[in-house]
Amino acid sequence: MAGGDELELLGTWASPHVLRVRLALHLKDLSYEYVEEQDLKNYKSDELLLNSKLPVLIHDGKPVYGTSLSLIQYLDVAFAGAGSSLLPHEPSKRALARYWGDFMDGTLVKAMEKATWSVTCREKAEVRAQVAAAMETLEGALRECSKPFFGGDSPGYVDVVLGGLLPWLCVTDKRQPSVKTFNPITTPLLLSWQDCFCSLKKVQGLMPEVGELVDLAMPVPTHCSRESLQVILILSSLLVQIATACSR
Ligand SMILES: N[C@@H](CCC(=O)N[C@@H](CS)C(=O)NCC(=O)O)C(=O)O
Repeated sequence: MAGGDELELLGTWASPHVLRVRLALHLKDLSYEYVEEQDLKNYKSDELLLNSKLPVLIHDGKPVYGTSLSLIQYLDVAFAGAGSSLLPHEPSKRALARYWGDFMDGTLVKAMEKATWSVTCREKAEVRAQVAAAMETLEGALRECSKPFFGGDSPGYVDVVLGGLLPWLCVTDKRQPSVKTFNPITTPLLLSWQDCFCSLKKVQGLMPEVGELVDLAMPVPTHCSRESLQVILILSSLLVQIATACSR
């Protein structure tokens, strides 16, 4: 830890936004105190929370306001001497890394959220296409890097952001088997990226169990029960009878 700085992170175990900041702290070798906050209501009116969201980073007793992405950028600048830099030094590469971070929150996360709640075949097909398109776009970005990580030979900012989403991407695959986010045919580089990232010592132990996240997520009805089908059949036949009687 640089020059006596104290870092505290308020988070919650299942949050991808919290996980990405933890990944950044670990990859930069920064020591910090992690405080698990299950109940955000305690903090709603507190000055610590800018927008009632976790994570909250506290540096030397003062909250650092911003989204999880800006907190990672803050850590990289405030602790420039610690560990390796997450964002590239070259300004255009730095801007591009930020672009991919925003892309993940704006496009991939939105498609994942829709995947969680989609019920009809049509909705499922739509989100499947959206998740696949977002992953293929990221595959293209990784191909441009020609390295195992978006950050090059070691993980950087984009890796941390995607790494934070990794457990929830696995949940999306599990709950919607028609969605395959890491696809050996369309995203082979991302598939090996996943292996490389998860085998990093600094990452191991931080990732939440996918099974626990699946349990946490609300069950999505994937098929009609026998009883509800019977009710639908009875109602349909009644409607047919009424329509026939009316037309006489
Ligand atoms: N854009 C924010 C999103 C953070 C966020 O949505 N945090 C969730 C946990 S994953 C949260 O605190 N939700 C509580 C609430 O909305 O009351 C960020 O990147 O930090």
